[in-house]
Amino acid sequence: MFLVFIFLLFIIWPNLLLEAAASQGGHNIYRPPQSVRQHVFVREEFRYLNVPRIGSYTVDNSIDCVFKCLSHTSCFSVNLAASRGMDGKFWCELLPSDKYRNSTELLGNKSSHHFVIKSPCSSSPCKNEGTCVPSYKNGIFECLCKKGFIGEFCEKGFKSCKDAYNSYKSNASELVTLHFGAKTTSVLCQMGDFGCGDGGWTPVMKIDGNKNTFLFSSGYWTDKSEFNPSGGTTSFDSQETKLPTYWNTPFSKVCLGMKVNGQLRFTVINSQASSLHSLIADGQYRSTSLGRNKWIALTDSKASLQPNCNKEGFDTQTIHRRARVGILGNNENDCRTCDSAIGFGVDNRACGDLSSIRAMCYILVQ
Ligand SMILES: *[C@@H]1O[C@H](CO)[C@@H](O)[C@H](O)[C@H]1NC(C)=O
Ligand SMILES: *[C@@H]1O[C@H](CO)[C@@H](O)[C@H](O)[C@H]1NC(C)=O
Ligand SMILES: *[C@@H]1O[C@H](CO)[C@@H](O)[C@H](O)[C@H]1NC(C)=O
Ligand SMILES: [Ca+2]
Repeated sequence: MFLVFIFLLFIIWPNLLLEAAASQGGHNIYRPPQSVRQHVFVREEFRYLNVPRIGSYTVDNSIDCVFKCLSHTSCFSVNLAASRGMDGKFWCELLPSDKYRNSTELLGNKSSHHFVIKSPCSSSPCKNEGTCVPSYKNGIFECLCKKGFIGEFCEKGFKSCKDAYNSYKSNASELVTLHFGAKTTSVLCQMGDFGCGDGGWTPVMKIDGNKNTFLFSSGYWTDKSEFNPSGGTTSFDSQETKLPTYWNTPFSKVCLGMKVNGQLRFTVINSQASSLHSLIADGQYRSTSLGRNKWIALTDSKASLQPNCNKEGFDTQTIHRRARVGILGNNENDCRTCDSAIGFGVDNRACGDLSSIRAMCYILVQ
């Protein structure tokens, strides 16, 4: 009997109001006023939501239990005994959560029914200021995330420009806030094909071949400290930078760019790693196979690279010459006495070749 009563009083009438108000609004983002939302409960028969309770009572009927919940600001659902106890009363538990937030905790239970406020948005399931769009008909919801957040509940921040690209679906480069744990970094995401192929490219380093900041011996290649992070918010200019993306951003492609005499050229290395730091900091050689012509073409094609050796990759090292990312050349037909190199973080050239080319260089990953 009381169930029929609840159904009539609490479900049908306010629900009609809600549907009417929602359709008048012209769109489906609708927040019912407090007084209306509080009267919409759905019954889950023989279910028990197994979350810590915020109140426990004995009541005469289900209406009493529901009203206890309504008068408690952080109550979103209740568990109610399925049958009367020895004293003729029902136990009633007030809960601070609901089946939308803790769906795995809704358990079958012969001695309990569960009642939940019908609007799934009542418990604010969307994180990071995402907008909850309820569907009153079937009790589900969708989170519309604020810019910069993804995930079913908008619980995740972007970790890379690839995330941003996949979310925005736009080829327009733009400033994006990346989240690494509690730390955030603003970077200019290069979107689309500027020379390395489609997708979202995350900036990692910008290196000036006229300066000594990023010579081979610089601690920046092996540590996890940033350098001039604001350089990460500008495009292919002459500001140097090393960003937290150096040790945080996983990738399957590395985009290398050199600007020589105002002309910008790029090439891509297909290489998978959890971060650029993980490829470089340990000093272990990891080979690549671009071929000497692509390295030379990265400059103005006048780079000086002796014909032999051609050892290339990450932490390319021989007795005489070393490059963090690059290729070594020798006049003798071996790698013992290399005299030339092209690359990023070379012995005494932060970027370019070892003769006259001082390039402004860019490293991005995807
Ligand atoms: C309920 O969900 C929240 C996140 O929405 C989580 O923090 C909490 O641990 C969950 N509680 C239980 C009992 O599963
Ligand atoms: C049902 O819920 C009651 C109340 O929390 C609990 O004591 C009982 O163990 C549960 N029964 C089952 C089968 O989960
Ligand atoms: C970006 O541009 C490429 C062509 O370079 C195109 O194939 C792709 O669909 C574009 N992506 C978006 C999201 O507009
Ligand atoms: Ca030599």
